[in-house]
Amino acid sequence: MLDHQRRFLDLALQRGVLRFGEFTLKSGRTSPYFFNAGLFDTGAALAHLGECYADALLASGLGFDMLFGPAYKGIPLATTVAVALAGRGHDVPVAFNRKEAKDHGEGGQLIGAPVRGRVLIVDDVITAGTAIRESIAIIRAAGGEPCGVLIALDRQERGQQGSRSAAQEVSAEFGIPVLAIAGLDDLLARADERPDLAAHKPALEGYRARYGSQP
Ligand code: OMP
Repeated sequence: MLDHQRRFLDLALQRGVLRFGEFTLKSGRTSPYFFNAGLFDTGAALAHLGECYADALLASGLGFDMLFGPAYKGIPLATTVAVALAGRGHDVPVAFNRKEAKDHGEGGQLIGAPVRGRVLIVDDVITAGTAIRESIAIIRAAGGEPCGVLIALDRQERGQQGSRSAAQEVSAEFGIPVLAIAGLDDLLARADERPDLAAHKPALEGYRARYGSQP
């Protein structure tokens, strides 16, 4: 596990973004853990998160020209990644959409920098991939080319059909990489390192055995 993955998981656990218990997912599955990125809700937490995203992105070596944050949750996420990248000498443009198109004022559906070149989408998780598909259409319509998706946590679980995860499906459908700061495998690896997490391992492993995607 890489250092930024460890820092990200520890931050998410410390902030209660990542919790253990019994949660019903959108899919109807009962999960022993849940990730609620909306709880990265202070300046320091968002700043720290942005550094973890930036580390994951730079470690991947992926080329990109700008960032795009899908409304609503992707907006502060893309913003904090842009700030973190600027702190490392990469001042990249950032744009995002509004959910409702405006018919007055500046108008349009897009806010921020003009959408051009290779556009990296930044979001929290991919569940069904709906938000990502919408973002890809918006970026192409504006004249940009989606070059990848960067998410915080990859749950690495099968979709309702087939053995692939939502991240793998988006990647195959659009021919672009889906990068994550960490995945369920990393959470399990962290549980091996942190004795206070050991009690959660059996439930996480049971869930992975039942619903895990193919590597
Ligand atoms: P948006 O961020 O609004 O696209 O919502 C993401 C969806 O993923 C929501 O329906 C969440 O309930 C769901 N979700 C998580 O946010 N975290 C998880 O760990 C699991 C899910 C899920 O339901 O699969």
